[in-house]
Formats: sequence, structure tokens, C-alpha cells
Amino acid sequence: MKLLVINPNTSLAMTEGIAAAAREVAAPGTEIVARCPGFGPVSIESHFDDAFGAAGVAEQAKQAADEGFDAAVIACFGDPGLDAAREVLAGPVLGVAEAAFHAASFVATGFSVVTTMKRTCVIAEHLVQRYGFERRCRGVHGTDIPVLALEACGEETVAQIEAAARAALAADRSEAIVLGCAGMAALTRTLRRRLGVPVIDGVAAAVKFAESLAALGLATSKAGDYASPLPKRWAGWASAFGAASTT
Ligand code: 2AL
Repeated sequence: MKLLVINPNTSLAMTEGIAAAAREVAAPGTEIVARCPGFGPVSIESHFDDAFGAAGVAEQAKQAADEGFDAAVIACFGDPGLDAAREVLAGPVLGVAEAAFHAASFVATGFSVVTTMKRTCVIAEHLVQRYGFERRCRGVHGTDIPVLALEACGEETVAQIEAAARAALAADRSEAIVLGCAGMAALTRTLRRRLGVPVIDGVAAAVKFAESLAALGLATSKAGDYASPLPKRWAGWASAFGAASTT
């Protein structure tokens, strides 16, 4: 299958890291194509960043709509633009936060999220509520590690995330850790070994769920909510996005 992985931020280094994490778990027949938007912030760690990340995802999804992708993954923990991508793409679209919450719930009764800047915790908490995981997610914990610090992540940063995860497991009485940033994907195995509990990277989870949905022959329902957007006039730099979609 052909899987589109959209990194909603504009960091090429992070896009490559996400692609590597996706390829590490992908089945032999899965082709991973990783892209990021042509505009927007280099990292997403505020509501304003998130709004432009969502627009970037919408741009990438729209541009890829006729390229024959079987499924897509939105690789930023805020799942920006997820619903928009589902409207314009034919195959299933998975957000990494959504995928990670589902995966964690299969292996633990309660999980904690360990994320980047403390100010992004509310974005993750909103997703927990939106997806209905309030009874499984026992806490969201910020480390105040900037997203870009994860691009060249040394032992000091890993140790900081490990310490935050240990504190979260104890304070929340949880049994699994969800990593709250796509840039943390490369740390999964190390943290799993050190913590001795399931550590869930949403990128890997989303890739495997996308493969499963494709194997099951399941795609986004176009019967209502996720039908293609109505064609209309768009103004300014976004005018190309008003054209009718073929999906
Ligand atoms: C993220 C992420 O996954 N990518 C990004 O730019 N920001 N998440 C986060 N919690 O900071």
C-alpha cells in the first residue's frame, strides 16, 4: 500500500525523522511518502501554530488527493487538520494522538501523556475529551522541552523525559506512557526499556492502524460529515483550494 505521512510543521529534519520511524514499523509492502507543508511554523506548540499546521495539512491533503494514496497519517500530536484531510482524501486518515490513545487503551487500563511544552498540555487534553478517552487518560504532563530540541536529542533530554514519565506513572497511577510529540518517536525503544511499561509512539501506532484499516477494506465514510467540501470561490493565496475535489 501507499501511505502518505504528513508532518504538519515545516521542519525537514523532523519530517525525515518521522519518515524513518514510520518505515521502521511499516510492512514490507508499504511505501511511506513523508511530506510537510510549504508554509507555516517550524514546530507546533501553541494554538496559533496549530491553526497554521491545520491549514498546512489541508494543503498537503488536497494536493495529494489524486495521487492514489491508500491511507494517510497526520504526524503531529495535536492532530491538526485531521477532519479536513478526511474530507479531501479517499482512504482512511489517522491522527497520531488518536492512534496512540487507542493503542494505549489496548494494553493498559490507564495511561499518561508526556509531552513537550507545558502550554501544549491543553491541546492534548482537548483531544482526550474530543476522542472520548477521559476514562483512560489519567494525566497530561508537559516537560517544557521545545519541539525543536528533539531534533538532536541527547541523553540529558532523554533523561528529562524519562523522569517526567516516571513521575507521571506514579502520580497518575497509570500503566503506560503515550509520547506527546511525533519528534519523540526515535526515543520509544529506549524509554520502553528503561521504564518497563508500554511506551506508545503515535507515529508507529498510526502506521500500523492505517495498514490494518486498508487490509480490512475500510476507508473514511463519505456519507455525511466527511463528504468532499463543496466547491466555491476562495480568495487570495488560498484560491486554488476552492476547486472541486475528485474524491
Ligand atoms: C508537536 C508535534 O508532534 N510536532 C510538533 O511540531 N509539535 N507536539 C507537541 N506536543 O509539541
